Amino acid sequence: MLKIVTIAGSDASGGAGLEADLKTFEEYGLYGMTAVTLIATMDPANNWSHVVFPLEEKALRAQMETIFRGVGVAAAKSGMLGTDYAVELTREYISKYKVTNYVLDPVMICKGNDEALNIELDNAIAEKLLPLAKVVTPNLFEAAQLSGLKKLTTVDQMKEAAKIIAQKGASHVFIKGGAKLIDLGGVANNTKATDLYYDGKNFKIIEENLVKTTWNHGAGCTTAAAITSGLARGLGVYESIALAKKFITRSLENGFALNQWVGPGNPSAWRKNKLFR
Ligand code: PXL
Repeated sequence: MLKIVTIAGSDASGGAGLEADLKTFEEYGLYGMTAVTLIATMDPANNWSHVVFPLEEKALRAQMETIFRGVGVAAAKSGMLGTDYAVELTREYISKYKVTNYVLDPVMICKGNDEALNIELDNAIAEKLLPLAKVVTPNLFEAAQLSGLKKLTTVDQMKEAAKIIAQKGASHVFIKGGAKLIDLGGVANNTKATDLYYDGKNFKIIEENLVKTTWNHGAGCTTAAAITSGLARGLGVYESIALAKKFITRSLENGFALNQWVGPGNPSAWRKNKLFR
């Protein structure tokens, strides 16, 4: 059995965070483990806005020992880290245990929660974790933060950001443009969800049909978890990303509402493909 770990927050709503990761790992037939960095809840009395409860450093280190020293993994991903010590512990264990299949999802803000922005933490993620990452999976906002460029709105700007992010140490960069790129029509007119892959030399556009849905909670986590799963399975980086893009598209096609504010995709929709079963 191939083992895989997510170092991430727990999303009590089940749509994002380590819950999305574990569901995805399961679809790839992998044995998932978790190092919980924080618990994220959503406040029903306040438009489902996020509240975050970090776990203490000792608790996170104990989980890392259980996983890396006690078992070992074929691949690892990190998601919402939330504290400086979670960034540092991730760096420590990924490097000490020489995890080469490490996917960094540089989660910087939750949907609609700009106030959660923490520049120092974002800088620590860039400095300490980018050099260890086989793949980094920023959205447009995160790619701008990691590259130091201003708001990214076109494919050319994504390319520029990808180059800078690769120079900062990530081996492969996958920027999720989705429907937002204005040179391709913008949210109003795009019919494709368009992402960019950069391997340090060449660019590739990765596209699937755009799924017009608001039930997309956890899409970023699921995508990064699927890429990590592909790597654990022994696929190449590009193959892992291209497959993950199909996986998330299928998931989003089968999304559903949790309440009036938010709904997740459905990673289990993928099992109809019977690819790993
Ligand atoms: O989607 C980013 C994300 C990551 N991790 C956790 C989250 C969220 C967004 O809700 O709750 C734990």
